[in-house]
Amino acid sequence: MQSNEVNNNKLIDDSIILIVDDEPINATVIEGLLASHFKTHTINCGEEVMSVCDSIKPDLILLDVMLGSMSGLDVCKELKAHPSYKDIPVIFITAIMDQEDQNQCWQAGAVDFVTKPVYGVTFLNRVTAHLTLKKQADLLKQQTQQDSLTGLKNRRSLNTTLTQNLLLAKRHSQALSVLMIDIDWFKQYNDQLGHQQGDNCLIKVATEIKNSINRPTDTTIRYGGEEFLCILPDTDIQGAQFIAHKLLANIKNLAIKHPTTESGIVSISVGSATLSDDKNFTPENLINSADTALYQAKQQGRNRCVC
Ligand code: GH3
Ligand code: MG
Ligand code: MG
Ligand code: MG
Repeated sequence: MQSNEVNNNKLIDDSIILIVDDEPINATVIEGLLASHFKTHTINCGEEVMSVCDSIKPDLILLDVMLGSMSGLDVCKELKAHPSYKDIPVIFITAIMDQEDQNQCWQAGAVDFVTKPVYGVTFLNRVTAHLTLKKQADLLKQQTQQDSLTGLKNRRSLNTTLTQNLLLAKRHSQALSVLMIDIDWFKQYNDQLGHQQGDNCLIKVATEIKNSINRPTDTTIRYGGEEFLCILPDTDIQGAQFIAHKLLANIKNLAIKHPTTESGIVSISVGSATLSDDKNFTPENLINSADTALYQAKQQGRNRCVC
């Protein structure tokens, strides 16, 4: 390995680094050190950091402390207080560095700091080390948040995903709907055909739900045994009804034989809830509303949606 090479590490190959510095010359030096190894994106003011994080989803932020109207320390504190951005590691790059300054960097939530002038090899290796940790943490998180039977996200991811979507919906004054979906008479299906067949049915239904939900911003979660939850950003009541009916039709079209239902095939019931201005929705009461609607769909005879 040459002195300026980083480890050959596939995990961090596609990493994106956000550089925030108000001095063009500093930003150019840092870009120069990183550009042949990683994708970089540079901005010169703290106020833009959140919206840029939304659009480029950086794996690491290199943050200048003295940043004009909004200090790097305040930017870092804001990032660390936000559920969508709190896990992005922040490294401060700063000229001033007495002990008190260092304390402030740690207290703001930084994973590291680098003093100017930046020494290239150490800088590159530090960035590589923090990116590797970040990517390993992402991988672990992804694995612990995936349901092993259906490949969908599992319930562990629900709170974060729903909280993030609620915050975004409120910030952009957009609608947000959730659908709670439950397979009808699934206990009888299992009891008659066995658990293995039950598992196969769950995989087919889960795959169909996932494939029926088109937008990349939509999320499908295995909520429980034979229950699924779809989170649909920018979707109002009419949109939720449309998707619910589409799901009912698509599951019907699978025509999975059910030994004890009237129709002879597997069906689902769906309850939905939509964010509205007149109620202070939390993740919990949005789910509770969808659950109540699902209960009504079951009471009304199953194989239907209540929106
Ligand atoms: P309803 O129409 O009211 O929803 O009736 P149901 O029989 O679907 O509801 P119930 O809650 O009584 O039964 C759910 C069944 O789902 C219980 C269990 O046999 C089955 N189940 C839950 N998780 C799994 C799983 O991972 N694999 C299999 N094969 N079956 C599961
Ligand atoms: Mg500066
Ligand atoms: Mg159930
Ligand atoms: Mg059921």
